[in-house]
Amino acid sequence: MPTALVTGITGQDGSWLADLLVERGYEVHGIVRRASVDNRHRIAHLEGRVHLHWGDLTDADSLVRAVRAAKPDEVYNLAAQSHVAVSFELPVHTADVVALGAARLLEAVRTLCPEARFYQASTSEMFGAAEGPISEDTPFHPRNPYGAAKVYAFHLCRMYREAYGMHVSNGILFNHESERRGEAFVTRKITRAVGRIVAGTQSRLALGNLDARRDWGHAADYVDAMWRMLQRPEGGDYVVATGVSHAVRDFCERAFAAAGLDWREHVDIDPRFQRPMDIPDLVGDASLARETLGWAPTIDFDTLVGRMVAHDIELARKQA
Ligand code: NAP
Ligand code: F7E
Repeated sequence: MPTALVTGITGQDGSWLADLLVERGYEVHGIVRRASVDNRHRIAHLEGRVHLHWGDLTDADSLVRAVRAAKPDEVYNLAAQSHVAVSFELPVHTADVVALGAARLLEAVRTLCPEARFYQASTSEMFGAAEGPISEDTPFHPRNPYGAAKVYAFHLCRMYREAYGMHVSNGILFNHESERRGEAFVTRKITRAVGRIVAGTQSRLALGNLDARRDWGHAADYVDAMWRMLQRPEGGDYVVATGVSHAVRDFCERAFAAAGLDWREHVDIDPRFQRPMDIPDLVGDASLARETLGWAPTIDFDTLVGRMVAHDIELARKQA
């Protein structure tokens, strides 16, 4: 039975990846950070089927202990302060977790189990305002502290691959969402609002830049791409995306329409949700992942929006 260690297992992707690994017969270990509220709701259904270790990417000793206890064949580094707007407010903390956290984990793995295969959660945010479909050859030019920290982690991973011969891969994932998406990200913020408006517990929704365009896929598809990278004979860097972008405005329109509502009657523009600098459009070219990993998305934009809206209407009704 192969063993995997997942940082960020309580997050959106960590929970989908844990589902996939358990289903594929892995012994799954996860690192969970201490919080004063329940931060395990996304993996509650896996209780007893995953091994959890206290840890934090800012605490090297805790990572060493978790790696030593898990003895992993595969390590997935998904933990991050992953909110772009928050990274403008907390640039040092973001760098500590995202950039130095990757360095701490890579060192723990290099020291204790250098044969383990390592996945790093890289991001389309590293490219900044690059134009056209973005591939692995597009230069990085991040436009926020989160993206800059991810660029450091990306290069460190490449260096560990080249300098130490470790099996390290960067998945350069474009936006991916789901019914488990954090509620501060724009898609889930919209679908939660639609659900509550239907349930009669909310009437207005405040948003920032409606013109921004993102290449949105479903997280369940994207964690499968992560796993496929670690099954290759060698590590590599891969863009994972659908190849189609939509504006935030389009997402709003479809999400409200899916509930029989007109978004223009409910949405307000609030400068509090605008960023010091945004990225106008991000669209990825996942040809390499398709050709090398045999990966392609299975859930399209309309299905993604429909699933999130249906889930959040149900949730809001229960909560009401
Ligand atoms: P997420 O839902 O925000 O989850 C982040 C996870 O990291 C959570 O489990 C969180 O724990 C944990 N975490 C945060 N700070 C930590 C720390 N100091 N030590 C240990 N754990 C910590 O993010 P996601 O959407 O699942 O994304 C997963 C990874 O992919 C992240 O690295 C993100 O930057 C990257 N990424 C995401 C996307 C996307 O569209 N979703 C695209 C490209 C790359 P708590 O549950 O306790 O908060
Ligand atoms: O914003 C605009 C906002 O916060 C998307 C993370 O997973 O994907 C995510 O980063 C767009 C931006 O995601 C609101 O300005 C408008 O243009 O959902 P988001 P993100 O910043 O693209 C990348 C790939 C990651 O790696 C990150 O970890 O929507 N927008 N109004 C808004 N965004 C938010 N959050 N809230 C609003 O009210």
